[in-house]
Amino acid sequence: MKRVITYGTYDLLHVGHINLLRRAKALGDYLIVALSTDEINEFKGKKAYHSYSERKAMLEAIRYVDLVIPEAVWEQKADDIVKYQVDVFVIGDDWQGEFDDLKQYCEVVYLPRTQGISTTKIKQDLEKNGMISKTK
Ligand code: C2G
Repeated sequence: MKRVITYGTYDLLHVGHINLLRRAKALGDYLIVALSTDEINEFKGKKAYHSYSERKAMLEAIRYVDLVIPEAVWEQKADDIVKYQVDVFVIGDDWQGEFDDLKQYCEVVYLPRTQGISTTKIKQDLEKNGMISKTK
């Protein structure tokens, strides 16, 4: 049983997220997603539109996802890898090199991001088309 883990906010779920999760699952047999809590999002300078419980419910509905755990602090990754007996850590290549320190615990894979889509772009496009008032 090859176990894979990935981390993220997964706000305003879109095809870039799905492409990442599908490829992450293909690297093993069991995919854990460590989902950023609202607290860590503050630390990451992000404000999610959906609450943690809404983002968790959406991820749990995706066929590629086997388990969703909270990502509460940046430093928990090594503990998670040991605790969940993870074989592969995977994340988009916007993080290229950032998590190479985890190579002492497991395989580290950076996957190409899906071009042309992001949560930020969705918000900007909605604003541009006057579909939402200017977000602060
Ligand atoms: N992603 C992607 N293509 C996109 C957008 C996102 O492949 N067009 C990937 C990201 O690289 C990441 C995952 O989808 O692997 C989730 O994206 P975010 O929710 O933006 O995650 P991020 O804020 O990068 O959180 O501790 C690590 C952080 O929690 C990562």
